[in-house]
Amino acid sequence: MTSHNDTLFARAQRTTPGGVNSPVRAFRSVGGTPRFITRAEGPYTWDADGKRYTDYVGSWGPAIVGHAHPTVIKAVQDAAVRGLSFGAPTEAEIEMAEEICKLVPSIEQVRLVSSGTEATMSALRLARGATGRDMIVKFEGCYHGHADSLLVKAGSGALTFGNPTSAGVPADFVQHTLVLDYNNVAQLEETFARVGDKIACVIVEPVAGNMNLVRGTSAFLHTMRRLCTQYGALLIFDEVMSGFRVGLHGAQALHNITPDITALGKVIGGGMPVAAFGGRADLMKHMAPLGAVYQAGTLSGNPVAVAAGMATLRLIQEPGFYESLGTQTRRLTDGLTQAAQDAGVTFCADAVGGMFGLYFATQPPTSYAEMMASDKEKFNRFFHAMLDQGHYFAPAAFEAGFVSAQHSDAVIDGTIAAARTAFAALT
Ligand code: KE4
Repeated sequence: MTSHNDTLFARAQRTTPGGVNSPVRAFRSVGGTPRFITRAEGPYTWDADGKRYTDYVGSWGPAIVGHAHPTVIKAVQDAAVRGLSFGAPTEAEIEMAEEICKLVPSIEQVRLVSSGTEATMSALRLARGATGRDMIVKFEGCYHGHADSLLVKAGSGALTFGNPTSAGVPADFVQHTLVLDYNNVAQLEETFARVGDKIACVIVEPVAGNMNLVRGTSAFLHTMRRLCTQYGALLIFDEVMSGFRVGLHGAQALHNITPDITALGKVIGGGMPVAAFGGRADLMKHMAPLGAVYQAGTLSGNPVAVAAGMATLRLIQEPGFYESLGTQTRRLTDGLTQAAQDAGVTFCADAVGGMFGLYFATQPPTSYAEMMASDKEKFNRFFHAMLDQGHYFAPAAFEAGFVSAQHSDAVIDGTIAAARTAFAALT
């Protein structure tokens, strides 16, 4: 019988490139037909055939309290009936800004935007505007959204100037983007010694989640902080994924590092389009209308989206929220590791707060190159074996996974039991 997912995918491709509105959703990395989701609740999603999945994508991070949480849904409904968007300031935006400043002490002032891409793109522009410098440093394997100067892979040559990873990005748009190796302290030191006084900012995922989960080492992140301060460059922590996901105060609190600018997204929208960038007040005063760095957005701070975000931010502050989320995430990764070991499959996993990485490798990767050496083909077979049994992991080997507060012991143990079958089929 033809799956409704197949029918919908064929239909979608007639009007939308690849049939999706974001490339990773197309299953091209794992093969097969993407599942068209019709509804979601708690830890579950349902596809167009009515099949239920235990969901470990969670909309790529936002669904931290579980899908369709009644409190969040009610907040959205209550906001929506008062009108969807005004293009004028609202008290709700003040409350969101105050909550973010309370929860992320490095942020003294914050600007709300509608996507993580907007947040990082604006943070870069702020760093360049505030320092008067053009050069930026990013790291291989980190993804910061699709702003032109960030769609860059490591180039050749001593200074590793970047090459565009996407067509349509002129080479001179990325000539100021240096791409270094994640967790490579010596290279960071050497680069700053060479061009530190030309660097406007370093942007990093302090816990990387876009080459699968790779932890930034304390030495790497603290060296970055020290060098930025020494050379007058700004440190941007891209916490669009790690913010409120690895802990209530983000990865910066885990490492006790104060970045100059932080980008946020995902969880702060609770599934609706809210993202943000913020930092020291003396930096943020460069933003229009106060200063000369321009940034704007029709739906920035949208009251309905902010209502979803605020309801989510209140729920994650409930006592024990992160202790429980971390325990459940570890239950999953420990259980999968034991199941793989029992089946004799080379596999390991890691977890930081409510995000996790699964690796068909002997140990968790510490760099992009190590991640690329993991067994992608084994992951793809595992992915489909789990999908067939109703457990939905990220449809790409180089993506992190996410657990919600609604993933109970029974839910997690059901996934582990299915994994025993999936791992057995891999040997
Ligand atoms: P958005 O523009 O997709 O809201 O955020 C871009 C972004 C920025 N920074 C980090 C650390 C991110 O993880 C992201 C987006 N993450 C991907 C997941 N790999 C979103 C999923 C997708 O592209 O469809």
